[in-house]
Amino acid sequence: MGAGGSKKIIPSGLKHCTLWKADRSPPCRAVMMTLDAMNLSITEVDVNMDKGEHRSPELTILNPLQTLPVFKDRELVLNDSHAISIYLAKRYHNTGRLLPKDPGGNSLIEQLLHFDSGILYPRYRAAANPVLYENCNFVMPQHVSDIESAYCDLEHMLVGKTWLGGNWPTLGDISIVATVSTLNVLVPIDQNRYPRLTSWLHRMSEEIYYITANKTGLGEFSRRIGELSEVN
Ligand SMILES: N[C@@H](CCC(=O)N[C@@H](CS)C(=O)NCC(=O)O)C(=O)O
Repeated sequence: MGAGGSKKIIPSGLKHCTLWKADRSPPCRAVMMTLDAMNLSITEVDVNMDKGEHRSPELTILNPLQTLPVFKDRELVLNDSHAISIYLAKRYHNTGRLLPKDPGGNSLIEQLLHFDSGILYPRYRAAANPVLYENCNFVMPQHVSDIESAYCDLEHMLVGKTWLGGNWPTLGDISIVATVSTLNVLVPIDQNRYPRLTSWLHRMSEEIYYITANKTGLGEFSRRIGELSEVN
């Protein structure tokens, strides 16, 4: 995936599209990786969540939920990373590689996005928010056990598979790796208990878009968690 070999691929610029994002946020990184995997370049605006900029009047008009990412393509505004990635695939990268066109293959990837949205991400938020915003310097035991149980699900989902959704990484792998790589900072993945998940995360971390669009924000998140633990 990504830019193959030594040939430099110039990204296609979509000047009419804007992404408001914060690098430390997993769903923002999922969209950023999706863009890089599709070799698309759009206007990106950094929003400082610590200063509450995501709750500014301008962004609240665009996204009443006051969350990031927010994406705009002319009159269309989307505020969920999964919906944004599906839109980008259907509108600007209709090759079927990241999101299959056949109904069955497509549903398998959407199922993975629902797993991220409905199971993984809420567990990330429940574990991270007390550390990020409530002066807590550890992940609470109940949250650790919910995250371990999600790791167990993923370990089962990876039986006999290299990637979660097909013969190569798809939007499902991309969304899930944004969340799992961040969960791994909060509750390190035990490679003895979760060998398939550990190998999958390692394979994903070698994808070019992971390096260009996930690594920096993940590092920022890790440093921030580290700093908070030192202060508390
Ligand atoms: N389901 C949404 C989740 C978006 C979300 O909750 N983003 C977090 C950042 S990681 C946020 O903006 N939180 C608002 C806050 O912390 O005040 C998506 O996938 O885009």
